[in-house]
Amino acid sequence: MKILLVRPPRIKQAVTLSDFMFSEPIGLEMLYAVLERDHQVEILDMMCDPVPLKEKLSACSPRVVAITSLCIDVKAVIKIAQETRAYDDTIHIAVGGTQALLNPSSFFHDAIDYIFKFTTTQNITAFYTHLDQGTLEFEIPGILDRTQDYKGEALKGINEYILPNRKSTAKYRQHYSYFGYKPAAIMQVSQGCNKACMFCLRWRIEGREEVAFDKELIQQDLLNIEEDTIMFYDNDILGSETRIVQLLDLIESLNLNKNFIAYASVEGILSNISSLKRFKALGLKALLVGYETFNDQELNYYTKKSSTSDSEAVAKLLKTIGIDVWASFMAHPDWTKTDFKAFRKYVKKLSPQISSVSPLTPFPNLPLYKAYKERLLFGIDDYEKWSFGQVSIQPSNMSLRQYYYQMLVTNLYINLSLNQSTEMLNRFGFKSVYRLSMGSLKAFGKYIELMMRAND
Ligand code: B12
Repeated sequence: MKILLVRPPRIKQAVTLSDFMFSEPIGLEMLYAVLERDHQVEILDMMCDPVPLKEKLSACSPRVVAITSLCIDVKAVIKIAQETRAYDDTIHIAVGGTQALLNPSSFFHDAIDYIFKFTTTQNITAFYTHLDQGTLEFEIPGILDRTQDYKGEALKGINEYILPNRKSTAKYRQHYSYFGYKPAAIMQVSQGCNKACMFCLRWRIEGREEVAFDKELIQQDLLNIEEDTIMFYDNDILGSETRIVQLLDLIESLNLNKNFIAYASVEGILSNISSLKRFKALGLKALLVGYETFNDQELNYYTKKSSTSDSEAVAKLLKTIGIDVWASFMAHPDWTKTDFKAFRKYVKKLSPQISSVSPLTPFPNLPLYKAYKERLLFGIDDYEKWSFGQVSIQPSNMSLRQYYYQMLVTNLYINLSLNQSTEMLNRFGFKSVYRLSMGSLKAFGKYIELMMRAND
């Protein structure tokens, strides 16, 4: 059977630092790895491939089009499904990915036949076997079926980390990057997060139980990556001493000579300083750290397990060891002008190499959603607005326009005066820094537009 796996085009709405992160569609590479055993599979990455969909459909003649999704992609996914349906209404259309897991009903649409709430080797294999054999009435855990009114077994489940086939995106790989590092690959060595911070979706996606992947799988994954840079997107690479020691032992034993980037929590960093130093010696270049805010009460409210003085200690430590920090912060909707000022002062104190501040965004699956439901500025189905780039909660201490103005001033201050471009210039080269600053300018333009549109 011929199967076309599709990632929708980039959504322009998103204006955060993610403009500088553009990773491989690793979920589709996993599907590819399972399906290639029995089928002819191809990946179309519309984020970097300008080929018109119709042209691709005609060249590939697929029997199944399988589309991946994030929240902001809903409309784009439905458009791809509709175009496919219009091109040939016998093609089976399936959707999976983060949005299908968090909110499958957003894909209850005539043009979408199957929704994968979660994906495992077992359910993908069973699904395609049924399609192949024409036994279309089935009930497979995790799959919702339109012909049965999407009543399929909507069990809770977790996506399986399957060894991805990196070669499946060979023709696109030179585009994939993480900040200045290009090309860069991404991978994970564990899943789940027991910290369950109130604002974070990761524990909703991966579960609260932290599970380390099989050593053989990690080893094979590391060996399959040809790029010089690997980004580990585990929730907290230093979150467990056992896991980080095992990973570092493996990197050492494989004699890998690569740049590494990872997400780490303040708590994890402070608990594993010797592993951090060892990781640095093995190639760790930068950590993405969620400092979140300048205010301890807010950290408590977000159920973050660290304090602002912990963040300060981490900032100092990382500077001493020589690891770049890409910090993320959240602006609370109740901030006053004085809070924004105090926040800017605090970021200056921490002085990360790169920082991004996004407005607090209470995704529908989070406890925060209930707390702010009455103050939301857009609905659950304004999918494209759920990008961390827009103010989603009505500010309480100033008008929306004034709030956007504060966001703009803060972003300008952070990006133009604090982000240390000279240091980055040395490390990443002129082209990368130029791309980063152009990205920032685009973000400012977006804020100005949003500010002008906001009512006083
Ligand atoms: C890598 C990553 C990216 C990559 C690309 C991701 C992609 N899928 O294309 C980049 C850097 C481009 C990116 C961008 C953004 N991201 Co992002 N990203 C991530 C990250 C770190 C990992 C996602 C991932 O690859 N997971 C691992 C893979 C294996 O999981 P998966 O895709 O779900 O695939 C599995 C199954 O779902 C299945 N599958 C996938 N697709 C399909 C399709 C079919 C048909 C089937 C059957 C199965 C199937 O296969 C896999 C097997 O297990 C997550 C955090 C996290 N851990 O979830 C945030 C995350 C997904 N991103 C998020 C956001 C908000 C964004 C941005 C909007 C940020 C921004 N403001 O710019 C942009 C949107 C870009 C756009 N669409 O234009 C949010 C999602 C919110 C939501 N509800 O959707 C997350 C959860 C982070 C967060 N802070 O909350 N992101």
